[in-house]
Amino acid sequence: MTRTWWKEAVIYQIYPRSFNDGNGDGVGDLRGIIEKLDYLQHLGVDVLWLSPVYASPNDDNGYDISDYRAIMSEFGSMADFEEMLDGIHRRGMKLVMDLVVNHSSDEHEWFQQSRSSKDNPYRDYYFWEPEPPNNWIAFFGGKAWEYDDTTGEYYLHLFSKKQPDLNWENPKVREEVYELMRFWLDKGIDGFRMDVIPFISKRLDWPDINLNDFGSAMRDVYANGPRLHEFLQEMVRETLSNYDAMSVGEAPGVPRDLAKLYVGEGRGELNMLFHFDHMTLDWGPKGKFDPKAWSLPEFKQIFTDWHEAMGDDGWISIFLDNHDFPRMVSRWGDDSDYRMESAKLLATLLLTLRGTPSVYQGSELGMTNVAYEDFADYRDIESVNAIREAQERGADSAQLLQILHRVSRDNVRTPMQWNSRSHAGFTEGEPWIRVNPNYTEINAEAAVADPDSIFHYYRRLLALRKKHLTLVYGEYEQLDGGSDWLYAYRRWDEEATFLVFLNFSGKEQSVPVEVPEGAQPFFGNYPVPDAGTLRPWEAQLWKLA
Ligand code: TEU
Ligand code: CA
Repeated sequence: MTRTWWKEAVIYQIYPRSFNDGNGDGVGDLRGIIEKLDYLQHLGVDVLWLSPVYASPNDDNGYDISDYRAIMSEFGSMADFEEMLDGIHRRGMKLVMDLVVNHSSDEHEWFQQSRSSKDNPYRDYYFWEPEPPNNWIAFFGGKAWEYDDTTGEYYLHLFSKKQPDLNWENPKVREEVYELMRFWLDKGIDGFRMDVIPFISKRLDWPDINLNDFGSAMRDVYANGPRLHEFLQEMVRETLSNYDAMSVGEAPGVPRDLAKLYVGEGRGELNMLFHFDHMTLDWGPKGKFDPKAWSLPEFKQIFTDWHEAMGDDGWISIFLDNHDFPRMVSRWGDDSDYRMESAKLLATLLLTLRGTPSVYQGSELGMTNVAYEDFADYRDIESVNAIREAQERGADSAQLLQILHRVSRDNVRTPMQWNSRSHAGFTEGEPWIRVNPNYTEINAEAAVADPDSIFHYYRRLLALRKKHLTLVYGEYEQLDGGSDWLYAYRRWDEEATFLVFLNFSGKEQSVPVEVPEGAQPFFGNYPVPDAGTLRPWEAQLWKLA
């Protein structure tokens, strides 16, 4: 397998609005990020991925862009951006920006022009139809075709109605995208995370979707369109191939058997992708607001299947949470009795699989979901729309709150918890979204001061991963025979063999897999490991040879 810097790197995702407020207006910003670069360097991550920082009316917190070449005024100026980029590079880290080009904001000049008349030169930058050609629904509720009375036609938006989908069939649109990518690459950024990139090529036969099977709608209709790979190859040829930059595609709707088309090494498309199989594991037939139970055997199988599907030709990025999904410790661990142990166990999983790990801000502190008791505390458009629709239906409020506590994207958008002072040290003003009340206990200052903290566990394991490339490139084999509490696997190459045992339960258990003679305890979340026994949420790494 070819060695590259982005396979060996660890990504850290910053959600700027919630990371650190530098000027006391209650909104995180670029100066706030600059203040924390030493913290990130100390943690030992390599690549900072910034959720969008471009000009935006913030219907979807920056995922609705009105000017791709300007910094959002709330976040600062281009000079701040350049200072931040320089500070990142001086510390030996890299910067990856979010590329959101499936759609723009409706306030972007292109859409303003496009909607103004049927013969405007920008008309074909978006999709306009005299009548909705299908039953598509938008991710944030309601129908995907919105009537616009200026010209009496409907435009397509797979997300909010303030996020009209760009028409990639139009070569001018593609050229605009490549130009803006070059604009940022020429400034010296190190790559892009590409938002819903599998959605950019539309099925122009406009088939209906099955409204009771959102998973197949994503896979067969919204994603993987007919010209997708042609577009990606063209994009890479025109932009990334001329720079030493990385790309990671957000890939909802991309199944394992299509993944190589995106990331196969000779394809000239993406370096890696974020698949969604584990993220949708607990979605019911109607999607995330229809949650169902998940099981450990299925969860593990997803990692094993993806490892096998990629083999030695293709790469993925491993993530257990991000700005769209619940906190990993609340979702896959135990955020009450064993928060510390289970957060460390999940860190072990995240950092010892084959794939580039992506750590979401605050997970290195074991930050948890939030449980707002008041609907008015929710900020995310997806939650706010879901609340409105549920109330219109006359849904039970208590039950609705329970679902939000479990699935709302605001769970991961509460301010970063820096210290135990007011507003968790995030801002000197009023935060735009309420702080999680557990900040007095869970915060960076306390974690950095405590050698046994989750923070230092990440830091040490990150350093070990750098040193032992077996943990990056090595083979992988699952060893637990489908146990419902144990996840056990082997990682190996010519240099070394590692065994990883993870107890996904709050009970002490005896391990059915033998630790071979001569194996040394290598790392773990309890002081001294006992071969053959795992304590509650214990993670053990053993090294052979
Ligand atoms: O997310 C795409 C996506 O598939 C999400 O809608 C996901 O299914 C949802 O967030 C689960 O609740 C990307 C961005 O990551 C997200 O923040 C944006 O809102 C979305 O695209 C639109 O740009
Ligand atoms: Ca601010």
